[in-house]
Amino acid sequence: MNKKVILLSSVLPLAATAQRYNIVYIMTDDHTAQMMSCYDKSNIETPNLDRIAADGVRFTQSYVANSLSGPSRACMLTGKHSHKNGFTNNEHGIFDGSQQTMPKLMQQAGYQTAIIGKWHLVSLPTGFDYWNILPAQGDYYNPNFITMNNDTVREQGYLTNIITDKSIDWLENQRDKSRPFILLIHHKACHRNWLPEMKYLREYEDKTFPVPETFYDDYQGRLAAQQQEMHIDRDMDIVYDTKMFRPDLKTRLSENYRNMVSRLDSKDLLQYSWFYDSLSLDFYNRFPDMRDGRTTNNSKAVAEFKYQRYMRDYAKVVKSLDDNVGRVLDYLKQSGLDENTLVVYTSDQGFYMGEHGWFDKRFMYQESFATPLVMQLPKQLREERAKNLPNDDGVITEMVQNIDYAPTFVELAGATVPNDIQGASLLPLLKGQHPKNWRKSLYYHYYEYPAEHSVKRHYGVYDGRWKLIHFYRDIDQWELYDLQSDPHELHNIYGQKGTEKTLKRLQKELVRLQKQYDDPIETQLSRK
Ligand code: SGN
Ligand code: CA
Repeated sequence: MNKKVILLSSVLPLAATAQRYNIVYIMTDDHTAQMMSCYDKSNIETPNLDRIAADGVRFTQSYVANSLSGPSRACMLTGKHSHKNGFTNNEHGIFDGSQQTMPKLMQQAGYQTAIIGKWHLVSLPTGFDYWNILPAQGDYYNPNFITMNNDTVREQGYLTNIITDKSIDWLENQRDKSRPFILLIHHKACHRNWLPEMKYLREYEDKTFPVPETFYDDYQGRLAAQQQEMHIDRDMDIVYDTKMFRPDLKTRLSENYRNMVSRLDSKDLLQYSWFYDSLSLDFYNRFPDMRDGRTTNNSKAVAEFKYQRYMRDYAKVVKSLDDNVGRVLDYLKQSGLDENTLVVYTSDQGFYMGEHGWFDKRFMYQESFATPLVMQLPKQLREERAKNLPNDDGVITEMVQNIDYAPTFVELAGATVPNDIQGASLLPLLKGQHPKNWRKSLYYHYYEYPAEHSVKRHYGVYDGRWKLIHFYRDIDQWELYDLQSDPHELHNIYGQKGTEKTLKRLQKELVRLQKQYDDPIETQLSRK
């Protein structure tokens, strides 16, 4: 062997000599598996998102640690549960950017780091060589961006397209092409209030979406579910959410709606109003007694009308998203980057598409606890996986959580994963291994209460079949579900005869997880 080579490999850290993959991490907002055809074909087609899964892997047991935007982002950035990274809720938190984060660890390993799009952590990003973020939730139309000089700049166009333009521009023109990179593309789509791109205003208008089985749930035996304020019929704003505008009708959010729509250029505004005004006219003719989102009668008809409007607009927003993910995949292919790049697609949490009669998230029930997760693998990883799994269907069934992303990326960068990271690297699973000691249960903790949508604080454990949840603060309710016999979580069997052994086992597991993750639950319970 050549002396020079020996010398070089002995001084360079392992990271520099091993294969170093790039990472493109695409995270959307409130995009749920029910609206992604590689998970669920009952609603819409998402051909580009499905391409990622078809070329790679799809996780069927993918969950978040705290089903809310800021907290999820903080979990992803740190690899730690909310009580450890300090960002437990959107309302009072400021992310402490001086703490150890995945992008900082990537930088130390020689990676370029960039984030474009929704940030939602209040403090400005740290650990990124490049960032261009949305203020707070951002706007769909002609959105503002915050630049690295902390200037706010208004851009022209539809947000999902702009985030993608900026991302491709960074990949093509702005990065140092001699170094590996991680790019976080964080979309606002498909967050409330689901404002579509002009070219898709009429998309899905002929479609009637199936009303979920649990749409008329009566929440029997579930106190926290009874007391939420995220009900399509009761809480969804007829103007802001379903866009049924009437100049004289003031609702809780009608002023916000005016502000958002008024961001449109006059030509687009005309097109927008033309479309929604005719629907609104028809609606208020049918339901003239509409007051602040409710009618005095016909409630079922209005509820289902709102549901269809919600589904259609959400689907339109996903359509633009799917196109734009396709653009990124095409760019990676054309530039040859796909061979050496891991592409991750996920969301900050799942969402209710009418299940239990709801929109929004927050609960530890399946629809919002779960989050989509698909990955397109770089060539070498794909080959390694194929060797381990000759009949691979690309499906990974192990239980994973968003605290696992940080250690996965750090390990891929060839760096050592610090001991205080609480997630586990997904790399063995990507390679097609089934580690015997992989986690057998998940821990969840949600904190944002009292707050919008009124979902009580709760924590819980899920072992793939059984789920135990404790709602606390101004309530003290335990819930136990057997998802095998009750997949929609309608029957709280806590305290029922015959469940004693299971309950004991889950309680023990919950305490074990709280110890493992060092969640000072007693402090939480006593805090008012
Ligand atoms: C906003 C929305 C809520 C939503 C939260 C959190 N209201 O406050 O419906 O639950 O964001 O969402 S809105 O009137 O502003 O649309 S998160 O995904 O960012 O956590
Ligand atoms: Ca979200």
